[in-house]
Amino acid sequence: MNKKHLYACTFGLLTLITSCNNSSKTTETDSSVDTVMASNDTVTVVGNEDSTLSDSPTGMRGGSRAVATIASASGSSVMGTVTFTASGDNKVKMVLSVNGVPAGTHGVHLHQKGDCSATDASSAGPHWNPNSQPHGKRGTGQFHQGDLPNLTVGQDGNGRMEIEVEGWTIGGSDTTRNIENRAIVIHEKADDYKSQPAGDSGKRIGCGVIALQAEEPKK
Ligand SMILES: [Cu+2]
Ligand SMILES: [Zn+2]
Repeated sequence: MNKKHLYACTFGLLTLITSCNNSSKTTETDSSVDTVMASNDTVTVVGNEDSTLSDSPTGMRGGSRAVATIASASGSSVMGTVTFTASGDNKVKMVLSVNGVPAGTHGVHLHQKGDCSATDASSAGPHWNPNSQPHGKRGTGQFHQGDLPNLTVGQDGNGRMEIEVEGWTIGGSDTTRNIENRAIVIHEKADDYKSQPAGDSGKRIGCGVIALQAEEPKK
């Protein structure tokens, strides 16, 4: 093998490695997005007959921000705030921050009605379930549109959850996706992700209504 040939080979190899790296990066990003909500998407695509909405250039519908102020229910001292921000095509980033929560694991869900007026928050109705699915674990098999992962709270009583949910919108006319005027509820106990209809998570100890928030003026 002469020197020229060796250089050519080395260069070829480097190009191969570089291009491999690039393509594997792209795949990683794509697949992580896809796996999260693949099953949910199948459900919503079937029910979505309004093509004008799907054809919107950005895929974003309605507003881009919503908030819920969580107040105590069932005699708890839970308080907190949840913000919802549109983060892409039918994707919403939710950031929940609560305090005064007993240490342990707690079920969190969106419930059907934006009504936290009852002292036990029963006014919020059942889990938000526009596609008539069984209760389950978001991202695995079948689950309610309102199902979310459990919240873990330490001895200080503070809990925080950050999640990007595929299949939700903030506002918009598709009621199978629009989270506006639903309630976000925190429960006394952990959601077991399988008991019907609500994961056996006990009393409702915190509740907040999801309301659209006006756009912040662009700077
Ligand atoms: Cu619930
Ligand atoms: Zn559920």
